Amino acid sequence: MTVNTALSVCPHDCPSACPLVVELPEPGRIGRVHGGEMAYTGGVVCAKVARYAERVHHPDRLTTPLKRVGAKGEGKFAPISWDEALDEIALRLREAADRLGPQTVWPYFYAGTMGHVQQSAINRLRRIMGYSEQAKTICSTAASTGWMAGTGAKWGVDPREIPESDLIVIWGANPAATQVHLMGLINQARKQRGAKLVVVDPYRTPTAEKADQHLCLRPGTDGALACAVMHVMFRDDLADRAYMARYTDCPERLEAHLQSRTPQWAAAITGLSVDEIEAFARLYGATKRSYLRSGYGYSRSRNGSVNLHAVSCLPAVSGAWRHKGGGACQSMGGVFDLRRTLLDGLDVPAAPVRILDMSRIGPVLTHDPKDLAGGPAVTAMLVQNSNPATVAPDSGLVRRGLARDDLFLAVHEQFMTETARFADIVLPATTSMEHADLYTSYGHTFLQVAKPVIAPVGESRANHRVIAELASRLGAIHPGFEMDEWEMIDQVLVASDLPGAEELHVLGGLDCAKVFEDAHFLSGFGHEDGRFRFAPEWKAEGLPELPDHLAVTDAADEAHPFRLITPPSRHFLNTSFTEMPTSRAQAGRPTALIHPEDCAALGAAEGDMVRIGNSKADIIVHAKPLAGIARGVVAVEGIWPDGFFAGGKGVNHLTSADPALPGGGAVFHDTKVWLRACHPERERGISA
Ligand SMILES: Nc1nc2c(c(=O)[nH]1)N[C@H]1C(S)=C(S)[C@@H](COP(=O)(O)OP(=O)(O)OC[C@H]3O[C@@H](n4cnc5c(=O)[nH]c(N)nc54)[C@H](O)[C@@H]3O)O[C@H]1N2
Ligand SMILES: Nc1nc2c(c(=O)[nH]1)N[C@H]1C(S)=C(S)[C@@H](COP(=O)(O)OP(=O)(O)OC[C@H]3O[C@@H](n4cnc5c(=O)[nH]c(N)nc54)[C@H](O)[C@@H]3O)O[C@H]1N2
Ligand code: SF4
Ligand SMILES: [Mo]
Repeated sequence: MTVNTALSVCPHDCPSACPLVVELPEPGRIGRVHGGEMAYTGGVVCAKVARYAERVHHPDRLTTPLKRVGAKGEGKFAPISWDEALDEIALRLREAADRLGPQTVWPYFYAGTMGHVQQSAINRLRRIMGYSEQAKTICSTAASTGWMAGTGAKWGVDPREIPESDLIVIWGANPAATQVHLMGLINQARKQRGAKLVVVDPYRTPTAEKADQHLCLRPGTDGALACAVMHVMFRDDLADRAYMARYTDCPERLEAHLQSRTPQWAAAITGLSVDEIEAFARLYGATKRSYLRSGYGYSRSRNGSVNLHAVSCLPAVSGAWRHKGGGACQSMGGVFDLRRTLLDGLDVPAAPVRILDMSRIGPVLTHDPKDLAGGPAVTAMLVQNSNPATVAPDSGLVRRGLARDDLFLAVHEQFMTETARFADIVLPATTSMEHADLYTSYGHTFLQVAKPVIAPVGESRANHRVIAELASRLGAIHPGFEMDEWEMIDQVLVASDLPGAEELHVLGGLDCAKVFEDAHFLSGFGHEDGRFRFAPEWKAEGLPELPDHLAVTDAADEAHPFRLITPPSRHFLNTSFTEMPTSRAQAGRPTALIHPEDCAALGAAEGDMVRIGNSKADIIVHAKPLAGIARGVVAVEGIWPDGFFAGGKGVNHLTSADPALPGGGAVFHDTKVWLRACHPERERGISA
């Protein structure tokens, strides 16, 4: 028997934005999910989305609106009708705004879905009502600040050129877990051309395991490594001086500056050996077709933007940009030229409003005057597509804020997340299988649309509809609120001089790739003079004029001899999929990866519990010795919700809400901590 299928697109915050072929075994239910046709993804999807039925038809899906009946955060709710729920939210937002002005309301969202219509629904209401703005800093800000400082454009060389590269450098990313399709392209280059793979990462990830060279450096020291690599290129005549004269701002100043940034200097900072640095520098400098794939990992430090800019200078010194299969890529997001007017309600004249930093939700909700920027306290929030109680830094502070009795909180969610547990009203949300949307990507160049493939589960409603219904109750008028999703997609596409929604659907996607000269910046970089900037215009105090090591991280000290990094898990996507039994089983349990000698010094064997702490909190995880991690570094993978930790507190209780310099960004991999062996039974015995 053949099973019916329908086409869709993966909505998750993953660079691959895969086209999907969804089996429909019976009305209202999805079955197995397969990869659809597309040059970048090659018909492959990750294991977690292949089993998406487990998530969509999960018994814990929220199916009706709920009203809180217990204490804040206790998780006790009673079902109510949609009308009651929407009336209550509208009333409470209106009351808050009457009391303290509209900026007391903070609509908060992130990338639970990457679909433009559903994701930005909340912005249309925000703009019209004059609610507080949100700086979207939690993920890519530090990286894009660093990348833009040099290149001036938010794209790079199409990853589909990788099979024509002779050297692939994966810097601060773990694509084997976070971007499977990149690994396929790298394998092609290795098979077809004998290409080399180098990985720069503080621990031996599954990606690093496959590498010809793994540069296992200390977190937050990438700027030093990049400088030493460039030093060697200048010293050994591997720099492309003709290229630099034509395409860069100040190669002579750079060369003079790098004189003292020797491999010996960098070895002391990075913990790498001089030989390792020399070997990599010579390989990089001597390989014309080198493709540098820059990840986000090394941007999640206080000096992350400076480090990312330093690394982005490498292909400008070697001249790799000139060559097929050469150059670099951080994000492809800028190849899509969508006119966002309708999506964000930009045609409505906006009142000047303050901008609240989403990564600093803890300080914002606990009234840090700097964060409130002279405006009123936040006393009402509507949250869509995000789980800040668990994903935002400094969880303890975030939860203190969310628990405030004078804060009204409405959360629109697919599941009862730790954030939703704090809500006064919880609304059930559709998944991408149940609503339409328009998708770009930050890993490839295909624009896609998707229609719903099943009816909404339970009484769940899509973001766009919920926002339109709130708008009508709040008296907010905009043509966008009168449209359905498909009409909005169509109008956005037409306004962007692109094929309409139906046409794009039939096409199955549109390749928006740049031509070779533009993708490789041979027609000029994004700055006015067309030149790559070795000397960025940071417009901020205290930043180096040229690539350098900026010593502003939360450096280890005697009381906190370890540095904690908290990278993604292969089986989750941030906290999404932590509700899925199969993903949970595969991810195991919250685990600390620690160097075997550090483990031995702690007296902790594999599977023992260890306590990781700093001035904010301490958490309990199981230890796992890993030979391929830098000494003094501890890695805890995956954003497990707090409930999975023995002590009830997760990793973000340890991370800081300090911003990356100079443009902000969360610093998830920049935390000094202490480690202690932990014996809960013995501790319980003492306290009893
Ligand atoms: N399976 C899965 N896929 C995902 C996600 C997920 O949670 N799970 N998350 C998605 C999202 S939202 C994003 S933004 C991307 C992120 O995708 P990536 O860019 O791959 O992930 P990062 O968290 O930025 O961390 C990548 C690597 O950086 C390393 N790292 C940490 N600090 C440093 C440092 O100072 N220097 C260097 N060189 N490396 C360092 C970490 O050890 C880690 O291996 O992945 C997306 N894809
Ligand atoms: N320690 C540590 N913390 C991190 C990171 C890290 O590496 N380490 N990574 C950071 C990064 S890169 C990111 S991007 C953030 C991500 O943080 P978030 O964007 O908050 O990501 P998720 O945890 O996946 O939560 C998204 C929520 O949106 C819901 N959702 C999905 N689709 C819809 C929809 O259509 N409508 C509504 N209303 N809801 C929907 C999902 O059910 C899910 O609960 O986390 C950051 N936090
Ligand atoms: S999570 Fe990433 S790899 Fe998996 S299906 Fe979605 S876009 Fe593709
Ligand atoms: Mo992210």
